[in-house]
Amino acid sequence: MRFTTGPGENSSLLMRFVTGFGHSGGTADMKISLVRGDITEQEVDAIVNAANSSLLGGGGVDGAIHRKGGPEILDECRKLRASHYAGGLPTGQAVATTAGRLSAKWVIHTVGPVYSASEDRSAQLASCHRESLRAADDLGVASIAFPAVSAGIYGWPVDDAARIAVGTVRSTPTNVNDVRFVLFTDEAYEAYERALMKP
Ligand code: AR6
Repeated sequence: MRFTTGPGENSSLLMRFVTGFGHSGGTADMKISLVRGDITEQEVDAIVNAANSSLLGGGGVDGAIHRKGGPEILDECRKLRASHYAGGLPTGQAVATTAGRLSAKWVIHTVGPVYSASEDRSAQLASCHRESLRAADDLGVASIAFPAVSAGIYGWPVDDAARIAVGTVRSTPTNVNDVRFVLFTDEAYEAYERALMKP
């Protein structure tokens, strides 16, 4: 695995590329990179939202996406609640809406599991990443940005969240060729960096 420093989209962003060339899973030319910054500012086809099953907004990255993306996103979420997801979006699944005023074309909403010390919910967290990539493939998306799903309000220890996120992206067959993990804190960035350094 090659590990190099690449250009950020502005000088305050730290971005590292870890090439996925030759790894098993993903696509042969998938690039996985890390960005220290705000996911709402990413210039990618799709950004992933760490939503809750109501799809009607919340705090953390969910709040930031709705604030910056504007009301069009919530309008589409409300329509989803009135149709396919009357009972809410189940944990581990993903669904796309417009990205409203964001520069991305799509927001892919996924619902991470709340961390539990007594129950292993790792499969649900892996599913969030797999289903987000599946939704991206359905839309023909080439580039996608993930936040640290479940590692904020939902309390998942960030090293473990990073291990699951990176492992799942690496092992999921997809046509997405540019996957960025966008980390809001130094702690999260360093955890994802450690996960990416592992083969
Ligand atoms: N860009 C990138 N990452 C961010 C941003 C941002 N603008 N803002 C926060 N983070 P969280 P969860 C990081 O709590 O744990 C919401 O209320 C944050 O530092 O957003 O899955 C939902 O509606 C952390 O590392 O998501 C749900 O109810 C990571 O994003 C619940 O929170 C995830 O933190 C979901 O909790």
